[in-house]
Amino acid sequence: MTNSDIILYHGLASTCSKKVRLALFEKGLAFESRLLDLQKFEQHAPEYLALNPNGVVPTLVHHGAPIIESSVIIEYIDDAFPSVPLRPNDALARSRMRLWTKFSDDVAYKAVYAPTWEILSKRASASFAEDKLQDVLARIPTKERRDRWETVARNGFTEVEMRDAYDKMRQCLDRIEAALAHGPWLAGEVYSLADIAMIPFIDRIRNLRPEFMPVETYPRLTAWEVALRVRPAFDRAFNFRDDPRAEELPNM
Ligand SMILES: N[C@@H](CCC(=O)N[C@@H](CS)C(=O)NCC(=O)O)C(=O)O
Repeated sequence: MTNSDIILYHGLASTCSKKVRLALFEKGLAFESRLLDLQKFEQHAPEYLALNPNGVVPTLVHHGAPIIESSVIIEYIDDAFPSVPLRPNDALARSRMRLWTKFSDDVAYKAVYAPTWEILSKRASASFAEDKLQDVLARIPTKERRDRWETVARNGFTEVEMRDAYDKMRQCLDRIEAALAHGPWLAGEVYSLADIAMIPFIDRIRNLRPEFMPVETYPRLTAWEVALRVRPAFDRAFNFRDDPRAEELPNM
């Protein structure tokens, strides 16, 4: 069943898209899927830039209004569809939850993007001739993403950038292990947007650098991950199949 009041523009492998898919599936919300092929630069098409001027996924369109930025989108989903609440009620736990959604944007995202791009985006752009590369770059709306695509197409990320990513991975793992001393979930007693915002990045770190996360060092994190993976919404969001394009796009 789909619900065309809700349209999600997203990427199959995209961690930020997984955040939003997980929130939607936890709420049991049907939505119309528009998967974009990020390695074919569909996120820079003028029609898409009219919805998301940053030229990135995800974008949620609800009753025709676009909402961008994954952490903003998941709070919007919880505001607009309050049954099955995904935020704690008490103010302190809610502030903890918001620290995690902020941390997912400020640290966790930066922990994974360079190593991920080295695998997925490099493949798409490394063999471009100069004129083709210039053509692609000219359609990218922000300097930050133009620079990133140019880096990956030319020399790849530097050792310093990769080391910084690995430092941030360890910071994510350590912070989660410490937080889980106070509850089964990141914000405490209640499963919330904090867990939804962080699990895509932990899943990606496990894909990229499983040796960083031995169970002896991270027993609480490991148990938290298992508890998340057995939720039905997890499989639907991470192994997303509700779009024919899912078969042709890379996931990781
Ligand atoms: N802060 C944004 C980041 C979005 C983002 O970087 N999305 C990636 C996929 S995870 C993307 O669209 N990459 C394609 C590109 O940069 O061209 C959010 O949380 O929504």
